[in-house]
Amino acid sequence: MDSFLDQIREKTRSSIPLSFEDGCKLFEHRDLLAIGSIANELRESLHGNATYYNWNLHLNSTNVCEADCLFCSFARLEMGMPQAYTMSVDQAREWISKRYNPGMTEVHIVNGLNPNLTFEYYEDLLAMIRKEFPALHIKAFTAVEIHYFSEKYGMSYEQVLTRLMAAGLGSLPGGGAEIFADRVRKKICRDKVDAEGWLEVHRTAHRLGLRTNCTMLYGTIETPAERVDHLIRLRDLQAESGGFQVFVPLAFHNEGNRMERLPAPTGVEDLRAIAVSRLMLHNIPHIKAYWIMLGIKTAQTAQLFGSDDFDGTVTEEKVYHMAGSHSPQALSIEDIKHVIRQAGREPVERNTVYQVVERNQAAAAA
Ligand code: V47
Repeated sequence: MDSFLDQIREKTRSSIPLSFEDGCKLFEHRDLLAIGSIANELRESLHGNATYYNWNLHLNSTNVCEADCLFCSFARLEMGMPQAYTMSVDQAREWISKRYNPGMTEVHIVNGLNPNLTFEYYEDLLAMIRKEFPALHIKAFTAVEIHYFSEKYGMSYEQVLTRLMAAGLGSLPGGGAEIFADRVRKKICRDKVDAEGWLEVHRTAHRLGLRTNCTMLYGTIETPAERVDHLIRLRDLQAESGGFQVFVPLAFHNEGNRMERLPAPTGVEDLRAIAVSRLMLHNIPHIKAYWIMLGIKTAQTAQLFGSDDFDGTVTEEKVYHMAGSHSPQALSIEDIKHVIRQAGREPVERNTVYQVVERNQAAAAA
């Protein structure tokens, strides 16, 4: 191994944060296997042989969205456009009922920025889920949505979050971060909250006691330096507030959107993104290989390159399938366990906040 990688291993073993220059070099370094082995060592020191997964379902109750992100294949600008939809709270209840299994522990909700809805719609949606499906932890609304609610309904981030928490909100998903650099945001998601706003929503959520997730969309027009800048900004907020539980690198999918001409990231880039994030984000406990986005095979291999989380059953994903994902729309618990075991890891079911879920065999098979 070369002396640069020796230093990275030493710093990693001593919990010394890697520098901006270290991160840039890691994104360019040709020895992916060596980088993966250092990331794997850190992953094993944090989580042993466990790979976490959960039993969840996704709800996207509207895809009508005022924002105009170039990479998005899911959103429709206005009601009435082909494929635009908005579920009423009753329709959302029915939608969940049809897919619900009493063993599930989480519903993940991400929507478009829909100008036609009232704030009460979101409160009613959460309250309905809490009443009808009390076993589900509600992980809902990205920082982009929270910022939108704050501007549209004239409330501070704290007021928005406090009202949603009163209605049943349990944590925030990590979407909408994309790449923090202004240069990139102005080009690919110009009318979305800026980096400071995204981070401030999470800072506020952490202060209010919510756990949150964080993401990075890679593979569009960003440079390696802009990726490293993104990771370091997340790491800095984590050092201050400590509320991030998992980082999810999201690989750009290029079908059905206005960035179709860009090639999607390849398997090697995906594994490098997992390994470098594990190394740069020493203070964020988990790194998720989201199988819907990476495909099952790469998400499995990622368990040997720094990831310790596979996400969950998901049960009907839309954002990535409208952007060309060829992975299934759901995986059974048995399939997830099999894939994890084949990677030589021990599948461990978790809930949204990473507590281990114990089940007897009969319940797990139900
Ligand atoms: O915010 C949208 C991204 C995110 C594309 O918190 C795209 O555990 C690639 O955030 N190519 C939504 N990425 C998904 C998300 C998520 C998923 C799973 C788990 C968690 C978690 C969060 O997907 C968006 C955007 O960053 N996205 N379109 C695309 N074409």
